[in-house]
Amino acid sequence: MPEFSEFCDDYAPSSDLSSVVKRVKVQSPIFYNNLRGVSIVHGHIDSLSPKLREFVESNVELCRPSHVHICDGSEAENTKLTRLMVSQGTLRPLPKYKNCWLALTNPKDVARVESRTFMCTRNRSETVSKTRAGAASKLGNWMSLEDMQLAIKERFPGCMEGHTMYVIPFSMGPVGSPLSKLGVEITDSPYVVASMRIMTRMGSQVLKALATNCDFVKALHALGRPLGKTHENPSWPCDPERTIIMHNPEANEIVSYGSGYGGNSLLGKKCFALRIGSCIAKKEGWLAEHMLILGITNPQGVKRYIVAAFPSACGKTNLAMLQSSLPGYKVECVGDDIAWMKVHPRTGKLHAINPENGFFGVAPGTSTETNPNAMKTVFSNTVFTNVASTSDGGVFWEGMEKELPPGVSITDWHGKAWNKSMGTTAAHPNSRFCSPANQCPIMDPAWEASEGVPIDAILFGGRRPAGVPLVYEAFDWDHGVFLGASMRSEATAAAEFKGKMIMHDPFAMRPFFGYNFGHYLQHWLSFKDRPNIQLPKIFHVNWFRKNDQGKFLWPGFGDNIRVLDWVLRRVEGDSESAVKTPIGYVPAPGALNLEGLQENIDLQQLFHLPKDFWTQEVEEIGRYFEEQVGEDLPKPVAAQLEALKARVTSL
Ligand code: SAT
Ligand code: MN
Repeated sequence: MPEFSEFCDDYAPSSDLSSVVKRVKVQSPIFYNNLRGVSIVHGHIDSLSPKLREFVESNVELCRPSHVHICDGSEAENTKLTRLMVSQGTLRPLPKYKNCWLALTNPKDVARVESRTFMCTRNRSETVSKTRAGAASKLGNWMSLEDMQLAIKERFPGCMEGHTMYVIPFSMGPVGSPLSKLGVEITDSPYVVASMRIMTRMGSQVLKALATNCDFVKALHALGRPLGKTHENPSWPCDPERTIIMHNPEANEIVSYGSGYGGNSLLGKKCFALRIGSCIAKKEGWLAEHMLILGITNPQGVKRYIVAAFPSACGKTNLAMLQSSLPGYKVECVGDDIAWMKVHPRTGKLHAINPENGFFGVAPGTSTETNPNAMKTVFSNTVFTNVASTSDGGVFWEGMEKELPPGVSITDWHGKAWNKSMGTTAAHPNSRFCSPANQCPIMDPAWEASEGVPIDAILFGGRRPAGVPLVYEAFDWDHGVFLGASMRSEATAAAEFKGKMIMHDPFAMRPFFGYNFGHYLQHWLSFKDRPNIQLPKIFHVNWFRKNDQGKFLWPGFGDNIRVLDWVLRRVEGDSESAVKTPIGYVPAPGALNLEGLQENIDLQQLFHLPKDFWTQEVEEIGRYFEEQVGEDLPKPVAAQLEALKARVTSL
């Protein structure tokens, strides 16, 4: 046995799950290969550090699986699991492509379930702000630690009986980077294993790293197969009525039950990298954000990196893989969903890493026209979920009409024959591709750089059909933080919401805050006071403004480079290119490069600031802050609102 105590001086038996289960005592060498008669079918229990071993043992005791499989992330393991899933009906082969698979979920398990997602802390005030009496918090659901234990007790005992428990060691960020963090997810879903292998660095290298680093986030996931209940859909077990996703930031622990879908079950993504991540970041003085990261090289050869926060399903992946319509510009992708940013001790700049290793992108709307680089990424080594399939062994979704070979027939995401006249969509609006990042032809050479990439600009944005101009720039850091705080966007299919209501989504983090939003704002503001800091400039963008006829005023996609070009010129200090308005700086007449655009752009409408709209917007933001943040709203943010209110009177 290796001597782990040499490395792991913080090792102590955890108080979390072991309070609901009796700790298993290691007694004899035979036990190392056998947990209470549960056979280890893959991997070696005695290769685990004591803390990890205890995590596995206590969950074996709780969930009572028949087998334990410690994942090594190898090709052979993946092939075996894929075969298993095909035999169980969870995956179907897509012979048109190389190593691509289709999963069709239970129709009740198709998106993140925000109403059943909780942060669990001692005091409610750690999680949610002091909301106005009676107002429900829309910025996070709180649960006590006692209720969390109760919820576990009600769901987990014996929940893996007859099934295999997989132990997934994973790293968020390149293994060994000072910005990365380790995690271990326990799950009974081979689909989760296959997806985590794409979305994170997973397997033996991480197990090795875990042997010398005791610090890991513990994630427990079970599909939920209520005992004695027969499943309507055995190829996609889940327990939608009792689904729950809980986070305990004090213990760095995530527990998820009842859903096999994306953000509910791939626990490295939203649960770890954003919710638990933002808590760790606050403690350690950095930022964990719902942001894409991209690099842009201009025609003069100057390269800069930017990050952008848009809510789920608002085009982060498209922007991250942008193919420039302006000659001479090159965009390269670092990440499409999450950025971890730390102040670099030498440069004083925020340096960002993408903690993920793959893309879990929305399929519908992705096409050669909207995102050619995604189309070059997703047709090998990909797990598709809830897209439609074609009679030639391929996939189809809304937006792929032009790529469909003649004569092929379509089967929709329910597995039923489909044609357009039926009035339904072939693919679920939140259907996804899960693809390795390194297949993207424009991955940035520094995308796995251990020290991250230096950030020069932060973009906030959302879907705003009315009132909000294409782009504007914050006056300073505090104003920029206010822009993030007051973000709003039309609802998308990424969660359970229906309809097209405009929702507040501060920093695009509304479903992902790990702690009190007032404290989060304070944390953002505090970066201004760091010694030698070189803060990025902050902008707000809106590709989605429409005219009175409901037509988009801006072509978007590849033409968004024109906005990035202006942003970069502002970063370089080009003062001629902007004019001041009551809401921020906008491009001066002629400053936005529209050369070569096919259509006529109505710049007048695109940048118009209607007084009644902005008066209402200010009122609505004020109402929201009062209701949702209350006393926790930092004074500088309240002052920004007052200043905006005064400025819009002059519109
Ligand atoms: O379902 S996920 O949370 O993984 C994707 C998203 O909402 O952005
Ligand atoms: Mn996202």
